[in-house]
Amino acid sequence: MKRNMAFSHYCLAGLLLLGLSSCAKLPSGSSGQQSGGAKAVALPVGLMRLPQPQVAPPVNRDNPAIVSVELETKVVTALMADGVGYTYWTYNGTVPGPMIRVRQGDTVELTLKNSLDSPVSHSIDSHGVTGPGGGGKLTQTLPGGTSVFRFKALNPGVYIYHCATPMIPHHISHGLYGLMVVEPPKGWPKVDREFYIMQGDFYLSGDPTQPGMHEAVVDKMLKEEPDYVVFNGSVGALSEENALRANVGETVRVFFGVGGPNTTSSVHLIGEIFDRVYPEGASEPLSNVQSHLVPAGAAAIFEVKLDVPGTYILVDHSLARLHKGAAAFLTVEGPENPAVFQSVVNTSPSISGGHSSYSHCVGMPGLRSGRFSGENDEYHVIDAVCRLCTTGTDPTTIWQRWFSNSLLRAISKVSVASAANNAGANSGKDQSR
Ligand SMILES: [Cu+2]
Repeated sequence: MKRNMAFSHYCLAGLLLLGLSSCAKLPSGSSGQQSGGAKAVALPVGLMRLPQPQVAPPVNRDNPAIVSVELETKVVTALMADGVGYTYWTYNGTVPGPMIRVRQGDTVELTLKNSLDSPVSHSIDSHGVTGPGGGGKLTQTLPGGTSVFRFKALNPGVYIYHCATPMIPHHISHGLYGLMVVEPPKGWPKVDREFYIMQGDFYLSGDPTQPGMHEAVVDKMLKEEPDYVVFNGSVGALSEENALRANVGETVRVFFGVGGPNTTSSVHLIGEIFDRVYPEGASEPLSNVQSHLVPAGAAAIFEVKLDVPGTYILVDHSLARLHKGAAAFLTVEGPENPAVFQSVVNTSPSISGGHSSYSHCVGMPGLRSGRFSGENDEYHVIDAVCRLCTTGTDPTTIWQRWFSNSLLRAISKVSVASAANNAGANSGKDQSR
């Protein structure tokens, strides 16, 4: 009862914000306030990750125009991580939703359809809209309904759009966000490649590492304790065959937004320095930036010329989130550039194997205590990572495998178990297995 009252309170706040007369109920499929207890439902056969949204091409237009944009909110079931399914609410079936790209001065006619299959109402509030609610009030749309509104894109920049139906952060935490890019009249300087990345935080019912289907939950979201913090909708969405790709000598531009609902992002590209960052998509760029803070509900433009081949990792430098999935991989191909970067000497002896050899590599409690048993325990999981490490595999490759295989989930799970064991050891409990 207390929880229901809490929900009503937040719902009321949303209603007041939007001036609405009714409040959408949580869907029967959503676990609402509950985060634990129930066992996860088995995954549908053949469940995949969400498809990736495309970068919209530059506008290349000399004059303002009327631009039609059509979005449809729909439920999509897909993988958050290997073996971990999630019920997403999406714009057009991707997280983030489609990139809307227009020119300053354009008039945008935005049509929002809400699929008949949707369990609740949805809407859209674009931060690039001038007018009350950013469209959030005008577009409250029931399942099976359609709403249309027009706005003039007055300010150039890069803006978040998101669902603004109460309970708003609960809707956002299903994946209902995207970017609207409003180009200045002459556009931005030409670059060789553009990428579209958005960070989001997700809160799963039950044990988030447990195989099976999971729903979005409210209680963890209100505590701001995400299970997953990811780029483009899932762990490993931008790794291995879906990694970003470029060539040495090219300049790339990243449109980067944070859908949230809660986390901010300290955006950093490991091994590179951003030549230019347009903070919040502002008209005046910063130069030579190592990490740049992007708030929740905001976006920025990052540009970098790539001088050295190899694999680079884009991270949120609040690095615990790396272990929750926040990494995108950029593979750069081309000739080596020793004038800029080269190894001179590394005296590390080669490591042939053996449990003790790895203890320096990952100082986890179980490794130090030497308690190993079973093929899914901590040692065997860490061993799988360290074996790659000690055979000279490029660490970024290891990370990609970590994300694209089940290792991330497995390590999360054993880390939790290990911490629990450690707590037990400290309290004098029997630690024998
Ligand atoms: Cu919604």
